[in-house]
Amino acid sequence: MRRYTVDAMVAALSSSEHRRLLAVSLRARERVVRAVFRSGSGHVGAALSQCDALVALYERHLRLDPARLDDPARDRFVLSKGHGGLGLAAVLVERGILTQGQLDSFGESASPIGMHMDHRKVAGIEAATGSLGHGLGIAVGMALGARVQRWSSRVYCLLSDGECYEGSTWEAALCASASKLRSLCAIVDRNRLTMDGWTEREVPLEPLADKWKSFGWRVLACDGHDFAALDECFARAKDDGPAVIIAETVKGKGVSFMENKPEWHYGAIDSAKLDEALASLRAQHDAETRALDARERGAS
Ligand SMILES: Cc1ncc(C[n+]2csc(CCOP(=O)(O)OP(=O)(O)O)c2C)c(N)n1
Repeated sequence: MRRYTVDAMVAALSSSEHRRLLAVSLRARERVVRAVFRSGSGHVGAALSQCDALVALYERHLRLDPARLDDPARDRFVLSKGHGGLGLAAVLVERGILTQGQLDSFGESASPIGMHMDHRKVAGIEAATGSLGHGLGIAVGMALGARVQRWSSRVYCLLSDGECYEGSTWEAALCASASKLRSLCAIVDRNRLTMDGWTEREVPLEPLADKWKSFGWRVLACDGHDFAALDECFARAKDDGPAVIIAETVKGKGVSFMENKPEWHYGAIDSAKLDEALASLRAQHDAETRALDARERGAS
């Protein structure tokens, strides 16, 4: 069984590392929009919203070896919002777990890379998800199992805010705190949109942090597109748990015509829209890099 060095993975986010994450994230988003163009449709808004949290997790904190994905001591990640599968697949390509060739088959009838992915068919997927509200329960079971087996694994689970309407999410949350699952970290992709519209206009979820607290969880919150803040939250989540990171995100993030638009939860892109989307992603990336330059000049 492999031993992972935790500390080496969580050294403070350097300037060059921050820029690397921005570049990984840009490439992952480009892979998503290209796949949606090629296949004819996909959950593009949902994939773009979760992208930075997944990049921060997979590139910095999740301890796994792409060459030994069956290592029992690996950390585990469960994508509870299974419709974000395409977005996860793009991050797995960046991490060297899937290939671009596999991602290119997204949406084809015989492809394992479907709208919702299955752990029996796709390397690096820990659980088949898609029916919302079940991922946290699966993650709780994994964390309990790791404790019984004395594996040092941590378990991460990304939920949509829409899943905070599900009773099963809160049953799992209760079980996690009652079982003192220190190794468990949930991330809520708090983009404030479901398929139907804005959460706070339909059935308000706020104060969401207080709800998690009252269920016995440690609550951390951050801008879900700020790598420095995400990195700090993932590092702090390891101190004690169960911990939840409420990541404030923008649905469709990076493609300006998709941002905060419920209609881009799932959609199709023609070649003109693809060009527009790619230009928008590049422009946002360049603006973020310039903002980082300016912050660093200000600090020196
Ligand atoms: C149990 C269940 N009910 C309904 C759906 C259909 N569905 C797919 S995505 C979605 C909601 C999307 O909003 P949210 O959960 O907040 O995810 P986001 O894409 O905004 O991150 C729904 C209702 C489902 N997959 N599972």
